[in-house]
Amino acid sequence: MKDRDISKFLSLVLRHKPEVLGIDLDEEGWANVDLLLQKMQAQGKPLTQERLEEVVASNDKQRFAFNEKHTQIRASQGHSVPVDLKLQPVPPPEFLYHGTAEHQVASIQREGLQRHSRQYVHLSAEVETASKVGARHGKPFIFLVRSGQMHQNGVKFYQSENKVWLTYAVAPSYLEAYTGS
Ligand code: HQG
Repeated sequence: MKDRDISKFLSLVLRHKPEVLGIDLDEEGWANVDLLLQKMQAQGKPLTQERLEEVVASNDKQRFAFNEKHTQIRASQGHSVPVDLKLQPVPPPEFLYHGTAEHQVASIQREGLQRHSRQYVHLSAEVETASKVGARHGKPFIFLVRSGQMHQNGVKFYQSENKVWLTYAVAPSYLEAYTGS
């Protein structure tokens, strides 16, 4: 398997559908590495611990993390399965960005940003990242999020281990179209 295919498969299993591999995630989202490798072998996707280490270390967004002893692995964000990553609230920067597709703009302006199946709405500190995220869904459109104001009004923000900003929802009044600096 190519690194990208391994990463995609790990995202599926560690964020959304551990049952595809027949493994369990604990309440903090951790999977046992030995068991994961065994199950992958059994499914015709053989992977050594060394290769897994390489894929995790070289992953462009640092999507996965090991525990200290490297006996467990989890996704750092993006879950739809209910896990508690034990993230502590952190004050956000004044502004964050959310990339989406043009065809979703009217609905977002009406309802705000909703987390849908995921545990959180995902925001980024950089416009460029938001633009790439948006392009996954169609013609990209970027919203500026007045995160500082939200925080002042008591809304909590979290930052994943790989530095993605997370919050539960963003009301329309905190959003504006980002049209360049
Ligand atoms: C949209 C990737 C209509 C929202 C990225 C998005 C991210 C609405 C889509 C992470 C809406 C959900 C998450 C509303 C939100 N009406 N559309 N009211 N509220 N939406 O994939 O943020 O590469 O679940 O704009 O980098 O695109 O996988 O979320 O377009 O960090 O590691 O509903 O996934 O990380 O799509 O991406 P998603 P996302 P990875």
